[in-house]
Amino acid sequence: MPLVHFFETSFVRTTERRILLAELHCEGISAWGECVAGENPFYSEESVDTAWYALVRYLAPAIVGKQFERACECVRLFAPLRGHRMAKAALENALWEAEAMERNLPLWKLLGGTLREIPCGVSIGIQDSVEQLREKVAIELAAGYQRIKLKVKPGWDVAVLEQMRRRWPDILLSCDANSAYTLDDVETLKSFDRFQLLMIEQPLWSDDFYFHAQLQKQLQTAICLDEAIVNARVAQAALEVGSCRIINIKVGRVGGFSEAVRIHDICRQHGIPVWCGGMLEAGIGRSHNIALSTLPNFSLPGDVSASKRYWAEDIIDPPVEVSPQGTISVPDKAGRGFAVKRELIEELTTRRETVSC
Ligand code: OSB
Ligand code: MG
Repeated sequence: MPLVHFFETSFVRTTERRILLAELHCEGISAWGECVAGENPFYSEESVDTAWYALVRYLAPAIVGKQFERACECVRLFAPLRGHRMAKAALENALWEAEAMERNLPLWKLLGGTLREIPCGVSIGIQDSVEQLREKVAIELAAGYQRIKLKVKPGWDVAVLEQMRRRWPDILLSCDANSAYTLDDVETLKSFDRFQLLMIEQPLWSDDFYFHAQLQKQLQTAICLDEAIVNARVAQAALEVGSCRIINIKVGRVGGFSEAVRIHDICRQHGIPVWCGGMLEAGIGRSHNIALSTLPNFSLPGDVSASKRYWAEDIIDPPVEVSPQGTISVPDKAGRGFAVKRELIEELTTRRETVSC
């Protein structure tokens, strides 16, 4: 699926997505999961191709033909496979959908959600010029989004933040470095303090939380970890050593809804707010992000935004829409709450594999 506009992080410019979907057939119920792995293993070790391999060769065979009381029971069956969390999440999340359908409950309720409106922010990629970025920010603010997050990297940081702050002194503004800095850049990172950012996301190495704790001590601005928080145990360790004051939860990055809820709960016990991150999802992943964002400690605007920011036509009906107040209303229907456009998915499908018993 081509993106309506390219999306550039400190590590790659994406112009189109190859999206891996899992459809689960479960006693007459059809449930879906979206694997959020990128086209290349740049955000994490996983890619669409490694996820395909993990799903077809190990994960689907581990659950096909089995009986489940609860969706979370698959976690134990997936455990022998190290890593491959985005692949695991695609199937686990589909199982949660199936469980919600079977119990005739909205997915968000099954997850323990309470919020009926979720606050939305946007993530704006690196642009070809500061002028282009200014136009994008103006459009998203006019649309009502409550928080603007800018992608940064060495060379696209201080001067850019400076100009955005000069134009919009009071908006909720944050930045995301996707691991583009090292401890040699401490002075640059400290200089971000004058921009009054809500947070600086994952400034250092993607697998680190120890050196982030050293950095956090030297910054006024809150650090938010994304890439580094791969499971609840790491989240707990990061909070115990003071690596960050905010956590971004991505259900794919942590291996599925069970682990995402666990991280949410740990953060809540520590008084640490969380928000839901995004991975340029199509509608299935997007609707799962909405469901997760209803849990009570999702108190900051997330990166869950309208379908039309990314897609000319999304694969769900209706598409995700955002109110002029920058919120998404959570659907009341059973399951994900958005219908899947099966014909469109069929048209877009280039590869398919069925695993049955
Ligand atoms: O770090 O949050 C990130 C997109 C791809 C990979 C990593 C990230 C992102 C985003 C986009 O920031 C968020 C979205 O889906 O809108
Ligand atoms: Mg991030």
